[in-house]
Amino acid sequence: MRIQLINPNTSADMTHAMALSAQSIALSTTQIIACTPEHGPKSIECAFDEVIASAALLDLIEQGKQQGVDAHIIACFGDPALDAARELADAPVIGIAEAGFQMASLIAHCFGVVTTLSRTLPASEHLLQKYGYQHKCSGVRATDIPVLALENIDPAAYLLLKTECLAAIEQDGAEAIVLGCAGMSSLVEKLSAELPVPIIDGVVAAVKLAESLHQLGLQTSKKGQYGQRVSKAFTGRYAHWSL
Ligand code: 5HY
Repeated sequence: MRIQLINPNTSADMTHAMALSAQSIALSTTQIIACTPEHGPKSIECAFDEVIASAALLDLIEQGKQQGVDAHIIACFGDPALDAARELADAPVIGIAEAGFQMASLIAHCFGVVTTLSRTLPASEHLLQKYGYQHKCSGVRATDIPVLALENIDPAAYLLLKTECLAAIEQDGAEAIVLGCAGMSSLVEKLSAELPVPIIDGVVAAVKLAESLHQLGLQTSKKGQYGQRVSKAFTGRYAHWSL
């Protein structure tokens, strides 16, 4: 099986780190094809970043489709352009936030989310609402650690992350924690060893969901919302999307 793992921000170091996590958990018969867009923000931390990153992300989905990959993963916790990507792709497209919520809800009565900047809290809350997981979520907490500071995280920032996870458990009643950033993927082992509840990284959750869907022979439904996009002309720099 070939899984296209897309980091929608342009930080190649972050792509490399998440690719290592993904490959370490994948079946030996699964190949992870990690990609980073050429154009766009170095990290995605607000709605503006997300919209700008989405165009390049859709180009990568199309590229993966042309290569015949068996699944696409959007490895950014805002699940940017997920619905659009599903319109484009035939293979399953999995967002790491939705994957994390799904896995957590299977093993815990309620889960907490611990993410990066406070300003992304409403975005995470909207996703929980959109996917129907609000009733399973004990709360979303921010650490105010910038996404790129997660690479080579310093001890103070790690302690902050662990402290917010503990607060989610002890104060909010979280029975599992979903990590709210793809950049936290490399920290899941250490956090799991140090905290008393399951810690879920959306990147590896998405890999395992992709493998399951592939083994079951399940593709994106092309009837209704994720059907072929509406055909029309696109102009200017988006002319390649004309259908
Ligand atoms: C992510 N941003 O997973 C999100 C997380 C966040 O560049 N990769 C990013 O902090 O919102």
